Amino acid sequence: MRRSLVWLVGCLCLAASLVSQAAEKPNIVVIMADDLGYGDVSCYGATAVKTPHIDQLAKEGLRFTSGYCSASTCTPTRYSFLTGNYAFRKQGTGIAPPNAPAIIQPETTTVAALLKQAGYRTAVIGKWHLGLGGPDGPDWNGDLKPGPREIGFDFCHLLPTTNDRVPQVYVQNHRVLNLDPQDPLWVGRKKPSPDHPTGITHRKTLKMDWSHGHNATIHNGISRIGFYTGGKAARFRDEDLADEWVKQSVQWIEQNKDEPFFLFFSSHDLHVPRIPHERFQGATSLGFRGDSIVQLDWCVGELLKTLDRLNLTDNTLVIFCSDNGPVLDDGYKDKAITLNGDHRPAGHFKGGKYSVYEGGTRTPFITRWKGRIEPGVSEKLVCTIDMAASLAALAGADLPPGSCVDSFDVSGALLGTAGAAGRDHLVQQDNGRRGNYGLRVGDWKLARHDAKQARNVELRLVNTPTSRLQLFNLKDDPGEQRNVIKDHPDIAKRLTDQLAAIIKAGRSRP
Ligand code: NG6
Ligand code: CA
Repeated sequence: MRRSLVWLVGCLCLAASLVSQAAEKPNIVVIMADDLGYGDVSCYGATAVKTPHIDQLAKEGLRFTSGYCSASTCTPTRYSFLTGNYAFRKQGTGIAPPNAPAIIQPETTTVAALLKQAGYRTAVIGKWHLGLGGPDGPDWNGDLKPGPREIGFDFCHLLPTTNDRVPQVYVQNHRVLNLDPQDPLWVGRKKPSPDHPTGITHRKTLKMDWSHGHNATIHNGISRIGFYTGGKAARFRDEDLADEWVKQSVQWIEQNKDEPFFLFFSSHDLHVPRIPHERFQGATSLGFRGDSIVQLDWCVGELLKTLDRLNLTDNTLVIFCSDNGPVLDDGYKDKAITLNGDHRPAGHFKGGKYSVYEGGTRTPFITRWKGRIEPGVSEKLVCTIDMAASLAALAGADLPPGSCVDSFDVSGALLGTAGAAGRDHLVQQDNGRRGNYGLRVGDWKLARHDAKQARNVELRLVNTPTSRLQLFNLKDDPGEQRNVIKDHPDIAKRLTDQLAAIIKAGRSRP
């Protein structure tokens, strides 16, 4: 009995040491931009805006030409990034309203939970937009649970929704930061009193006018989606968001530099309302949309500088990505359309935010790990939904059965390992559970418009009637201009069946 115990312990120790040898456990920093398109940064071809720090990442790392997010709106991409599951599989994963309850339930396997189990310190700093609190929604004056801390993050410092939605307060761990109990925060869908000033009644006083929606409660001269009152001491200025994310991140990295750490730096740039800090206003000829890209680039630079200063650069994997493609007018008159000139936010791709054409989900995607990743350009197909399986593999963590069912281990492709494969297919979606789909398989792309509409084709909110099924060859026609479905009925059938099978099977990873 004793001997077999000794033998068992010996085996376990050996197994543990093999796992830790296989696991490289770099620090991991995922920088997710908001509404940043394929063509919005200079290393992907932009000339009207210069992004030296993002370009530096690309120069020192791998720049992907087929790097994707899984959806063309924010909430579903973020849901999929964290859980490794396609958002169309779950009800309630469309763009979250201000009082949305937590969309990811406690105990769900997430990329953060996997890394935490593997010994990482974990944090999310920046935009959340995945709901907070139980079924009744957030208790703004009490404990905001469940939230990130119940799904694997040790620390969070958040913008709870998105900044065109109320309220404009920071949530740190379970509480609204700096909330004065004498001045409770109320958030709701209906006007709280007849004299409550809104973007409609007080339109002339606004410092940035709205173009559609976004005409409820006013804060900092900008009217928003949703109503709120109180919490005055807790409210921030839109201009200070980027500085706050950087300050909190630098502090958190300093505190956790001696352990392996995972930081999800969730920028709000360049989502509307685009109100960059005064020092970036006027930095480009593109108006605040371009200036917000410069601000995002500054954030990237500050993070890279911090890694250098703390001697962490050589053992930190940095991944830069976006949550969906670009949009010009997303509800405010910020001159994004009139000042756009020749700039092509989605590069040579069609569509953008809200669309299942390539511009909706194919975005800048860069990995850098100095000394480990050979700099270059990669054509491998990778997606934000693969982070759970891929980062778990790097950290030596196993995926529990039934978890992360659409996440593929593409860690080899992310690190540029010779011969390592990317994905062989990817499903793209627009928003919510019953939306439109794209399926890319090799060079072929099927667009399936269940809504019979293509959204945001011209980088504006237009719904264009379209045929339900379209087939494109991305090699000959990356701009998805020629629907070749009639010429290739066999390929169209194969992709149509494959998409239906992936949806029906409830999982896509074998
Ligand atoms: C839309 C909003 C848009 C933006 C988007 C979410 C209107 C008319 N449009 O409903 O402004 O907030 O939701 O963007 O209200 S996302 O990047 O967070 O998904
Ligand atoms: Ca977004």
